[in-house]
Amino acid sequence: MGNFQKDFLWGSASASYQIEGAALIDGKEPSIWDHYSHILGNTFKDSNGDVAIDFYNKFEEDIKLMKEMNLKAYRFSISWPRVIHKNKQVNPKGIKFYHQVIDQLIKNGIEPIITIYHWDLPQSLQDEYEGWESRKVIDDFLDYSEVLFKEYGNKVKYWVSLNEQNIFTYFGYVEKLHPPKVADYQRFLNVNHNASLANAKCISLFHTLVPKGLIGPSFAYRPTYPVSNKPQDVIAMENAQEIENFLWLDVYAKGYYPKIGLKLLENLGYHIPFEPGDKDILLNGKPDFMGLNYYQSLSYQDTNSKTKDNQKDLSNMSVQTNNTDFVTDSLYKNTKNTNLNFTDWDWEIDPIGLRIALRRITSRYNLPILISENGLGAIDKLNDDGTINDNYRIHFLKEHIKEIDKAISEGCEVIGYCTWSFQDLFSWLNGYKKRYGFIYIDRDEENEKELKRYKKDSFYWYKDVIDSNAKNI
Ligand code: BGP
Repeated sequence: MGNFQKDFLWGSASASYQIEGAALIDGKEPSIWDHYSHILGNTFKDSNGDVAIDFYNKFEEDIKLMKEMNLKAYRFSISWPRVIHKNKQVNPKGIKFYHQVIDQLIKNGIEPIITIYHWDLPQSLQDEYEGWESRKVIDDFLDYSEVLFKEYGNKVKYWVSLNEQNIFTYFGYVEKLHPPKVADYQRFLNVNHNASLANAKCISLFHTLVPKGLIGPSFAYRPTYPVSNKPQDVIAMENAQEIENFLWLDVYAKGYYPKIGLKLLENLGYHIPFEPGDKDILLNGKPDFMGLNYYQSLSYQDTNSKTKDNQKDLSNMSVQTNNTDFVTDSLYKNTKNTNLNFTDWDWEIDPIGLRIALRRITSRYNLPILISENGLGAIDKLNDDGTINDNYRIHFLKEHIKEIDKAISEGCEVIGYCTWSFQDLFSWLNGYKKRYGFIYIDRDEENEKELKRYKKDSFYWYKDVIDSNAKNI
């Protein structure tokens, strides 16, 4: 250990809808998640973020805890409908709230990292023109971004443009797990292309308005493995890599779609709805770093292979997709990696996969990397004495940090590491049951209680990692 630079950003991350609460307070208008989570059956046990963990009212208390931990960076997102009204006017109370959060972080020596979009699109834009499905969203997103750059650009250096574009488009338009709950692959590609254009234009505007800042998208990267060394499985893995990863990573870093990925989609009868000028827009919006959200690797096998995955029944833990046939099934099939252990939610636990992700990004794009999310979702138990013994989380994070250290020694430039998450928070598909934080929040799907904060064992452990710059790990 010992390869972390002196000013390494030891951080944690969150998202507005998952922490803030105050859903319709001080002029905040509904987002698509406010709307969607109130339709019965859409979320786990019909949970929602109406109150969430009440960060809106408790941010000072939380930032105090961050300070106590000596956290170096806090990544949070801005709620678009909290700062821009339906009539396109700015909401001064929303703007003020984020100034307060930023000022408080800076005062406590914590670097704020702003995510511009973490999935809470204003419902008014969904109603007006179907949100991300219309090109009109690009200009609205730019106007919103411009407001943020002008308000906060002189205080905040690090920015994330879109959070996990691959997840919100795929879950929203293929898997029917996010709003607007559609299953249509061509519509997914259309929406995704609009998001790519919005992302590139936002980055280029940022470079004009915040010349000293740094910006990048956060990509949910699940590095692909072949399930065996059978050449057919390797081709399946490469197909998945083109369509599940390069379709975003290449567009971000190179400014164009991957040639093979595009051809594979075309062979299946799908296309990217290019219009004149789009290619230049993508070429002119290159990021300063790649944001990497890493939770797991995924393994792929040849589609003719007979083996069936025995998926765990997680219906009492999570909202499940009922889509089992995917248009890409003829190119690759996701399968379990029997060399790995799994989380309670059946996600592969693979610290070396993080190192592989870092190396692959470095070797293909040669960009600095901000690990913008990584963490373990688990069921934690609050003991009678107020302690939470989450050794499993400590072990998970420790093994991942060791692999980051190795990746740095192998040539990757990693500027920071944001765990998901600082506080327990609302999970889009798993309510309040799946916990990620260093701070336990006393609530579940039904009871909001007092939302008291308790420090888990991992809180003290991460403090030591930060204080020693991971030398003692
Ligand atoms: C990422 C999202 C986060 C967070 C995290 C954990 O995809 O950016 O917002 O939710 O995953 O996911 P989950 O809550 O489903 O376990």
